[in-house]
Amino acid sequence: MITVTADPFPFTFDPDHVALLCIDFQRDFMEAGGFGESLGNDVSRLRTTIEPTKRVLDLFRSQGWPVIHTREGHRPDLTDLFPSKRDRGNPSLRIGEEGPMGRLLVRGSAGHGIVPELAPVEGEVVLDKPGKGSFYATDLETILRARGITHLVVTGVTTEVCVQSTVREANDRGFESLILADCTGSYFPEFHESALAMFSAQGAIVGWVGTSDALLDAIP
Ligand code: TIU
Repeated sequence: MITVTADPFPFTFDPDHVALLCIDFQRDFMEAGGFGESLGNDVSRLRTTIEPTKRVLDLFRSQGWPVIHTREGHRPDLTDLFPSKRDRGNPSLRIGEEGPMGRLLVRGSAGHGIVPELAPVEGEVVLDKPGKGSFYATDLETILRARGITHLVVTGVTTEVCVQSTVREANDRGFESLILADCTGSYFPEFHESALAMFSAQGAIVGWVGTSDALLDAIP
């Protein structure tokens, strides 16, 4: 068993039953000209997550532990895009419209891809999802249960949107999540801090919050 220093108390997992979730590290959220910027956000805020997440990815790869990447996006014909999502906010470009990195949040466009620093390698699961939560309308739960995974190390963007939805979905399904504070990020620093505080409050009501260093220090 491996025990990681975390809030509100140490997170213990069996390495035979853990997976790393990398949520939506897509160019559309993390690079200029993408969907995140079209919503008026400063995408540079998310880039601090790349270096620590790469170190955690390298750890999982060297240990042979499973890695699952998710991508938020839609079919090219947009048949899986609810009007309520398409029309939300007041973006300069909407989902499906042509931007500098191709059609925003459309599968197959350059912007939909994961940033090169954290790109999946052979053998890692890449899961496309139409919503914020990674369990909604995907086979993530089936994949985790088929491999006997009970514990998740969670990284990704943005903390209070797709990461928050995913860890709440995981919690309701009985999975235990360790969310890494430095490997998650938001366009809004105060939302990042609030979301992390909400996860670990009330005796880890949603999950545990730790850091990449704490995880790396815990591995013998
Ligand atoms: N807008 C925002 O903060 N996030 C999203 O739209 N999707 C994800 O968080 N991946």
